[in-house]
Amino acid sequence: WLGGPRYLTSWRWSWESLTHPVCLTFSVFVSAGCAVKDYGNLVFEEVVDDEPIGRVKHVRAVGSANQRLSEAVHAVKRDGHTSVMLGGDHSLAIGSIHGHSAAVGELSVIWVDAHADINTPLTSPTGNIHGQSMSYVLRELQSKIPVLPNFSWIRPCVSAKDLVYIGLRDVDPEEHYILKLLGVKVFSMSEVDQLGIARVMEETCDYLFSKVKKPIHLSYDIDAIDPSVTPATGTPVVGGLTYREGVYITEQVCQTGLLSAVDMVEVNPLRGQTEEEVQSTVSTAVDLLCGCFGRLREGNHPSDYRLPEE
Ligand code: B3U
Ligand code: MN
Ligand code: MN
Repeated sequence: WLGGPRYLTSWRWSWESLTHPVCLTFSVFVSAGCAVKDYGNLVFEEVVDDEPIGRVKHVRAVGSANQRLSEAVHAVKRDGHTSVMLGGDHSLAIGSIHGHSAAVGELSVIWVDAHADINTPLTSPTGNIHGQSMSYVLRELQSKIPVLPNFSWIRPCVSAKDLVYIGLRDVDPEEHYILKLLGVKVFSMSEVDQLGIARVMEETCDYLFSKVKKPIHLSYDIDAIDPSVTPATGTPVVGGLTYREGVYITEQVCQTGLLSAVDMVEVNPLRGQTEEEVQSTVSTAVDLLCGCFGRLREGNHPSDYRLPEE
């Protein structure tokens, strides 16, 4: 169902329980006629004595893992593919965005999430780096980021004006302050309710592409979708996007023709209470990825298809 040849390339984080969605994703893509190149798992070694720095946990492990991921995504982009990074938690967006930008330059980032993940190491209430990812790559926040072990390789590479959030509904006061201070474009669930997802996507594209059309980095946290649909995730938040709104976002991003890298993160089968919960979460993640690569709900057919004659 893909118009022309597209190249899908995957990076998956080392996480055995993700074998299932990974296989599903690949088989669905291959059967859709999509060229898939699996770049394999990144396997990270244990970091001993990874003591918290201030409140921030697993600093050295997350720093070095992201450095390797950045190099990996850079290589995928150098090979000319669209990068698909299957996580793992959302701290992986640091390396994914960094490597993407290192290869192609300026990016537009569309961050679909219940959370803004823009705490700095000093504002974070939890110390979880998955709640801080954007702060490390945003140019405007660099003076607020303390020196951390294994983080010195990071070059901030995204400007606040090139970032759009969709689906927010659990934002810390400090994060809200940062978003307002930097004038970041946010479509929280209130705007989704008010405008509808079609207007939200129209405004997202108008906003991002008003001047130059930059390659899109889509960072999709599965917890953006309502937990009634995708419960197998670390920090579910009620009141999320419907399945249809979630898929619509991917269809519209695909339509721009600018999608250059996708993160699909926080899919965690270990957090499902039942097999159905895991299935529903995983199959939604696969459907979102299919939307990114051209599957339409109206149907698709190969461009060279001809009706059979007698
Ligand atoms: N804002 C909180 C909570 C959070 C962010 N992202 C997730 N949870 N998944 C934090 O930890 O920074
Ligand atoms: Mn997130
Ligand atoms: Mn989230």
